Amino acid sequence: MAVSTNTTRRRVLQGGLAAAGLSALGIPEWAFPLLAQGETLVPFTDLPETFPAPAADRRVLDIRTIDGPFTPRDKFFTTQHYGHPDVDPVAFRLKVSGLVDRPLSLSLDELKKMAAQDLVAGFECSGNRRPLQGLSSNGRWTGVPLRAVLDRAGVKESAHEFVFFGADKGEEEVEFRTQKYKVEQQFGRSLSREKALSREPFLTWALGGEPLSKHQGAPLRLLVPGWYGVANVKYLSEIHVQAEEYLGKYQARWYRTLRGETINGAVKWTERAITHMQLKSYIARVSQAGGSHKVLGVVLNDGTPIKSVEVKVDEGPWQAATMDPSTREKFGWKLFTYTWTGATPGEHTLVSRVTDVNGQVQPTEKDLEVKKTFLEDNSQYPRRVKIA
Ligand SMILES: Nc1nc2c(c(=O)[nH]1)N[C@H]1C(S)=C(S)[C@@H](COP(=O)(O)O)O[C@H]1N2
Ligand SMILES: [Mo]
Repeated sequence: MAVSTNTTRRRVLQGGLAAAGLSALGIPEWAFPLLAQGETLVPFTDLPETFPAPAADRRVLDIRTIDGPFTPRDKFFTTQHYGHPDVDPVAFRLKVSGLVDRPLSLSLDELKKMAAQDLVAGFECSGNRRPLQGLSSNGRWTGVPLRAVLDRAGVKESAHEFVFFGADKGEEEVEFRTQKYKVEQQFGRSLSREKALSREPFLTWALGGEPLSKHQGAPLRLLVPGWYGVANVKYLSEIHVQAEEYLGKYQARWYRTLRGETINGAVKWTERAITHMQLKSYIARVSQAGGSHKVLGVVLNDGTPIKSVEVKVDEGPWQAATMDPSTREKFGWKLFTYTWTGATPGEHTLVSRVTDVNGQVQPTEKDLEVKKTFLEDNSQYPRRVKIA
């Protein structure tokens, strides 16, 4: 977009947001979406009074700025538990240890000499939820399949658990019965043998053709396509292969969902680990051009092909939305659009729902009442907009 038109559009948008009573927010520069000439953004009225100012090492994607398949590098959401560690990419070695025939210590150059591939993958933090929905993004990553590195190390028969440690660490209080112990822990996540040796997990050093930034896990990270963000260990420094289960804090405790499930006819309160993404869609932006309104939204799931996305306006019928043909990659997010005609002035509710080829339908908020903890909120989100 040409710089000269920037200011004009921004002024138009500021006007629009002011009309919605959002001008008092002191919305930062990044909050202003890119719009085509003659297109204006329709304000959401369900946004909070104030945006929580993210900490320096966090970034929330303003979903109203989504206008193409890939999230720009400097907008890609970011979150983590121990801040951004400094890792010298020259001194860096990826260690592979434990139940392998040949323990490895690989430099970034050695990794890059393996057959590099590109992978389109989008993901959301398992804590991503209404009203911001800003903890999701989509990227083109360059790297090598994890399997290539594991084959080089030679995985032993006795190996069952693959632990991925980041270079980031912090002091943690580990509770054991009546005792509490303060110990230093590295961020760690694990995969089963079956998942680790499948063709999907990927080690990446570049996003959008450029070396990973600190935000996205420089110099190397793991990606588990189709899984929630927490599986994608940033600042990856060690892969330790072992026989027994890994029970680190971010594996065994902080990433769990407590849900009521009917098992043998009775409700059992079950805790399950956060793994693959649950089928989800959300409306990201609504804009007006000419006589009609364009609704744009995002679909995320575990890679199961999508059958349909529908949009409902107020109490009207579900209407088919159109999948964006530029977002067809199995593990990338999918964008959809819906043309809303005949919108009348005033407040309206817009909601989307996605169905996959297995007939699974995105749940409503009511359907998810049996889910107690806030992670994995993939419920349909009725968004409120105001037509001038
Ligand atoms: N080393 C490390 N990797 C991590 C984390 C972390 O705290 N440390 N947080 C995880 C979580 S919870 C999410 S949602 C994603 C966020 O990835 P992003 O910052 O690239 O969006 O990183 C994951 N990888
Ligand atoms: Mo997360």
